[in-house]
Amino acid sequence: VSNVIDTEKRVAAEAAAELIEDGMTVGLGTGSTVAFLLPALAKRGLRTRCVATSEETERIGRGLGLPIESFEELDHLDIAIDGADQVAPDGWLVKGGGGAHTREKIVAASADRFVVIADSSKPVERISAPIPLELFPFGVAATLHRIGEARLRGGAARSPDGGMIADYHGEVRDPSALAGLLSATPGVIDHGLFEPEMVTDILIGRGEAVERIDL
Ligand code: A5P
Repeated sequence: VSNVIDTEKRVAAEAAAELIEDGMTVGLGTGSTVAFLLPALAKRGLRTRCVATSEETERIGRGLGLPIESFEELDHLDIAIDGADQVAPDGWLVKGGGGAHTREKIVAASADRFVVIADSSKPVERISAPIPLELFPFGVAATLHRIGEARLRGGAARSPDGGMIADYHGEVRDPSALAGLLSATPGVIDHGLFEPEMVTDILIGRGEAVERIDL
């Protein structure tokens, strides 16, 4: 099974790498699907300026010779490409299985085109818990208490920006309402619900083929 899943991640990642053109500014996501994107992009030998959503992506990307800079100078990106944990039919996503969702959302929101790459295990009928959270350390117990049904992730997981990684484990009746509630909760730096308005392309690997869902 894992071989098929890896093939699906690879074909989706390779299709996304083809969308990048010479001279573009590029946001690079995080995770095991993006791990297939980085060599596919490096192989194209394009002149790009890249930003990374995690230290892991930065390290792997640099090792492959990709020009990765800090995300402080560029004021927008032409394209960003990233994986997802859940992809709903209406385009809602859950991200942050790797705890990188805050940086990932900043990068996705900055890009003219945001391309999601995923294997066939990621499409879901409806979004459900866990929903990743990044919480401000100050007052974290009170923030968790206020959200209810949320727990810190094991191993004292932290983002590179110092936030504590947690997950919401309650019901998800309406992703939009939950996203609004979480965003409005003091102490929540960001959550892993990505709205459809942010997404332009979804590429799902199915065996050796790529299914394109245009939004
Ligand atoms: C990282 O925080 C996540 O948002 C990943 O993008 C997401 O978990 C997908 O990862 P995989 O490509 O490893 O499934």
